[in-house]
Amino acid sequence: MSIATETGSFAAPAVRQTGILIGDEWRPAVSGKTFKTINPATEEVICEVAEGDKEDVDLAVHAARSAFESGSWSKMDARDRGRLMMKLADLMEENLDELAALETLDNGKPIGDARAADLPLAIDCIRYYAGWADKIHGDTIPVRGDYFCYTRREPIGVCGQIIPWNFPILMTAWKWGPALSMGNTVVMKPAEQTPLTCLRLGELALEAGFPPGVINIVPGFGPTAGAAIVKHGLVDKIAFTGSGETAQRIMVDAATTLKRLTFELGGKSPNIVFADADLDAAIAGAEFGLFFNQGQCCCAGSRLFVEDSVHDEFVERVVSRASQRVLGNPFDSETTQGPQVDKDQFDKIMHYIDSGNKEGAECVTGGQRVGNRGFFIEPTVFTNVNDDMAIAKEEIFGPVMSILKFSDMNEAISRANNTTFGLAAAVWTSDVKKAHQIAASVRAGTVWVNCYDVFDAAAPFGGFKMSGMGRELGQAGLQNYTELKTVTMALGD
Ligand code: TXE
Repeated sequence: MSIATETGSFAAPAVRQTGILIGDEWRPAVSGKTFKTINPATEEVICEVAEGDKEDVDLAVHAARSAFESGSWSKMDARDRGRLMMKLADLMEENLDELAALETLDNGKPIGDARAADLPLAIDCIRYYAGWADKIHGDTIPVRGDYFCYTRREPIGVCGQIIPWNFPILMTAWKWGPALSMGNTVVMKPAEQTPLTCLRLGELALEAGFPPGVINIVPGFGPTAGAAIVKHGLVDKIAFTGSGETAQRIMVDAATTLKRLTFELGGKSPNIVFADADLDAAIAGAEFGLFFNQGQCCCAGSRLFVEDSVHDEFVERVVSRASQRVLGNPFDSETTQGPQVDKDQFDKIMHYIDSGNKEGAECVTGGQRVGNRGFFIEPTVFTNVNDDMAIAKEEIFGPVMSILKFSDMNEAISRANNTTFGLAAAVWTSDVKKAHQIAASVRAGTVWVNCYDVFDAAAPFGGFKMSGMGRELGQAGLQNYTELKTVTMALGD
């Protein structure tokens, strides 16, 4: 692994917005409190951000509720709603350099990734859902008797949206896209580690001309601002991406008001490599599928099953690729791996590396912190991993690859499914039958064949089992943002 030392080829942008967005006004917190957001590459404070709490959430929810009730958004011509969303996407594109740099500053991801992945995917998502605004409609239904029966798809109302820190701008787009397209209003809480790009998107939405109260943003912490959104009686739905433990807390907190819930949670995704695969592609895909975004991906291919006859060659080559990753200043365009997002995540990952060593797995590369400033961890590969070790069962959410050996397809399928998660899976093979058998047998919301981490706004994404509830993206993602109403009209006497 090399360390990029030159100063970045891209500059960190000025932070323009640190307030709470309620209606069309940026405000400080009612309490006057602020919290620090930290640059994970330097551990320096970037700025102070308004710390929203229950009172701020209440104001934001009332703004969203009255915008919803006024019909300024929900009853706007659907095509005009779509046009405003298109305008937001255009503004994101015009400000791509600034938004990508802000994401890198706050999250630590390499600027090359922010520019090539996060921003284009986020813009595409808003455009995709803008296109749906006037294309969702009900059915006419041939019921018995002299009646005319039809259905309408109506917005749910006020949607509370709580997102994590691993893809801040992309998660904002995944949440806003379908909600806004269907005429809902939103109260969003970005993650406390990475509020900056979401706040800047709020500014761009106002510039685009969104009516006041359609988008409200309350930065703050989970147990305070987040929980207040979940418990609020005037919020109709919660969309959450984050940890399973927090999702369980949200289910309990939302029970008294029976809110609609969608969850996109963690994973321990199996990535299965057969001996007949194109090994060059499989090795590149395994590296990308695990190390992309510093391993902080819900769908990371963190259980890498390799068929025994190619295991040793695979390990040698994947280790060589892992050790060539360039760690360092995320503003340097050569950097391929930045720091972990914060000290908590850093400590959690180091704990798992320690546990892998203690449980008898072999650490064949990496395993250490890099430098003493910033939360950098070496790309790490463990072999001799067995299914019962913590590193093979629990979500590490860091640059730690666990390689497991298998010898036949049925064994691979049953071990791949031996988990409480079910977010994603991949298979690498040149045998079409094997590919389809794996795709049909693995209990996961997404299966990639001979590729990894291929995302498109049109393709649904979400988890089986404890990896989530409901789907995001695609037409399927719209279902969670509408209520279905049946209208039956008597035609005879
Ligand atoms: O998650 P939390 P954390 C996994 C990953 C990671 C672990 C912990 O394994 O190491 O979760 O990360 C808000 N009511 N994923 O602690 O706590 C919180 O403020 C309402 C996988 O960051 O779930 C933030 O905005 N909201 C995941 C968001 O929930 C609450 C991405 C996520 O934080 C809340 C991130 C509460 N009581 C972590 N408590 C993925 N699926 O990609 C917290 N929050």
